[in-house]
Amino acid sequence: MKLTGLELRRIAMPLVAPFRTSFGTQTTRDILLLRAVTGDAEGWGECVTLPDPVYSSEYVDAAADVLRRFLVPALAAHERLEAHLVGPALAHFKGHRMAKAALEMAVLDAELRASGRTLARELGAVRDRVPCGVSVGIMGSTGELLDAVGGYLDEGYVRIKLKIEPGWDVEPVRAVRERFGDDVLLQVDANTAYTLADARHLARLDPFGLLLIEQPLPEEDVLAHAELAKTVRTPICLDESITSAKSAADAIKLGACHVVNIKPGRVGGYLEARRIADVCAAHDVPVWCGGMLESGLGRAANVALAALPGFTLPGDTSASGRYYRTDITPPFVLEDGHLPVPTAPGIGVDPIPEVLDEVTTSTEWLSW
Ligand code: NPQ
Ligand code: MG
Repeated sequence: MKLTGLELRRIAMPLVAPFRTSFGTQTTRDILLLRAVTGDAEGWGECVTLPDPVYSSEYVDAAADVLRRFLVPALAAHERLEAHLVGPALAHFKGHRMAKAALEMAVLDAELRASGRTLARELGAVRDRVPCGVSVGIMGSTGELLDAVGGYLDEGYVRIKLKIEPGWDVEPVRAVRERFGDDVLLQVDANTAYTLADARHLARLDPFGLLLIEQPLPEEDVLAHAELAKTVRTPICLDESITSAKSAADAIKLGACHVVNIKPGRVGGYLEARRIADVCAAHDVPVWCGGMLESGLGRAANVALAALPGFTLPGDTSASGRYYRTDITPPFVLEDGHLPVPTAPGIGVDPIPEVLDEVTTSTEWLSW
């Protein structure tokens, strides 16, 4: 396969409601899409960066820059490009995993479409639908939170994740447990908002029977998570800290993580994501598929990943409607708390041209 050109397309999708986390509030999703053109087929990639470097060091403009300056030119030289060669071809460029992941996704999608294979089958999926959880932002009041959680449970979501930060943690968890009972699968995500000095405070979450506490401490404080685990009984799940299969293996060995949130963008792509799933399976560490408010393109690929055998916990693979009134693909709709794994070649979905054009803010064609 030869890459003959690549389109960078920026889209802006309004969120159905503001989404507040410990690092800020988003009201629209500014997404960088990639369309890889090869002699045989086209493929779509979605870059999960945010506009500002607040979740990780990456951000949208930086991803577009590194793609056009370094990553795409490095692949353009390959006469016989295959998706599994993308990682090695880009490895000498440090970091920029989200940008690399988007490029690998686009090449992989093109390759699979060209040969009529599905991403799910390629990755080793064993299910045709996946149970879905939902991530619930920080709210202005407990009443608003209970209304939101109640609505999602009515829609059928099988697991609730509450975003937390200092000042919004024990009480919202208590309120959700009191209103909806102990049977609801419930977990929390701090997005690095705490320090080890908060260990005793976080241990106050223990009585509520949470599935896990996600990324309480800073990205680079892996050892501190192992220390935290001596005080807190709730299982610790890492998100931001896990950037590769190697870092996952190290964190597990350190006793810093009992569960892993796998996000393909954060780790450099779907192929590395599968390697992380393999590492975790070998250590009996449960994994689940995270989310970055993807459009239907990234959502389709995430649902395929979530259908792999090690993904034993419901993921943040919510329906399109959780975030967007209109998705750029046919919408993913929750059925009995599940989303169907796409069955068409590649990622299995296509953008709807008119909708895509409506949300597009800029396009740039790279060719050589
Ligand atoms: C997480 N995602 O697991 C994140 C991070 C996150 C679904 O909770 C705009 C775009 C806002 C991407 C907020 C979920 C976001 C975002 C949070 C990603 O940590
Ligand atoms: Mg997280």
